[in-house]
Amino acid sequence: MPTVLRILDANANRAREALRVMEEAARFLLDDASLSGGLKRLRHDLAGLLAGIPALQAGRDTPGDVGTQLKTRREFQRQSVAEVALAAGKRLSEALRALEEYGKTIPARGFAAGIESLRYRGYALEQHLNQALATGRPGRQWRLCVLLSADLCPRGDWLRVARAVVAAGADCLQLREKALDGGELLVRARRLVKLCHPRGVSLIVNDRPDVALAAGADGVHLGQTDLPCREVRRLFGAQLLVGVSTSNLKMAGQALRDGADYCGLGPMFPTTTKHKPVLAGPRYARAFVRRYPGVAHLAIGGITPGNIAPLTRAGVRGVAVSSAVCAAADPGRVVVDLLGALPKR
Ligand code: TZP
Ligand code: MG
Repeated sequence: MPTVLRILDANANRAREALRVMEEAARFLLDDASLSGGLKRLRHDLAGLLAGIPALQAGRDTPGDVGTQLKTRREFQRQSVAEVALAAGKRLSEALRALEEYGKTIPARGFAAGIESLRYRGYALEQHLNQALATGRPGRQWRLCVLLSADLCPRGDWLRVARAVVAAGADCLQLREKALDGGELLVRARRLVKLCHPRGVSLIVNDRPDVALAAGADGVHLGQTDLPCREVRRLFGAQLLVGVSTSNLKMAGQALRDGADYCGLGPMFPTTTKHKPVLAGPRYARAFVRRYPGVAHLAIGGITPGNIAPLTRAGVRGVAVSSAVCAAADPGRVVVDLLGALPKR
């Protein structure tokens, strides 16, 4: 068997095995369906690329491999299950890099480029897995987050809207009040925690990690001009989930490197709730779920039950909605209609 095929064969096995080890952690340690699904899809896509090189297994010669006896002491020492998954992630990127580089020398068209794109997907999944294992907390993929702002609610009755959307099945609320002082915001956040938590619903506070932590909320949502995610992570560690608004893949990459748990993707459609100069649109949502399969996200901006279909077709698993719910005569009805259009958990 030509040398290069032996190298490709060994690294194909290495990558597949590493993905399996990572997948088991996502599935059994974290109970994270979307992360384990993302790893599984990567494993299948890798198998698809490898199937294009039929000679790969033909000349396998394990007994003749001088490397099987070379061991380091460290590879038999793992302090925790998280470390096992961590090592697998490293092995995955090494194996994919080796496949990509040596793959450039064989005639299989598009092989090296295909492996390169798998390598990028692998990095994102590895990062997500490591973070979830380090914090003991899987990234949350909510289906529907309602952004609650009193001035959008009929007669300003935010509590009535909050009760209705929780009863209707929204699995996350975001308290978004740009003009409230900290003290008042804290009172409101505490009231919402009391409503949400007994029902298994998360509460996120817009802009203010300090208020989120003081109120016992689940996390904070940050825009591009708010406190940087990296700083919030440094100050608050794993005590809060952190979401970041993104409008393109560059922003998303930065947010995830900075330790974001989920990305807002938007705006999807024109909206009067927040001025945004560019429309990211469903195309960005599709690009995000392709580049970062298994990473939690909420598409946002002008979403209604009437225009959600292109988002679910793009692979979106969760949306955030403000005016279409808060300003509705029957907010519970809108929540039910949105949930009906979204994929099940
Ligand atoms: N960020 C991007 S669009 C948006 C935010 C906060 C507004 C979402 O509100 P609506 O009313 O659902 O368009
Ligand atoms: Mg903000």
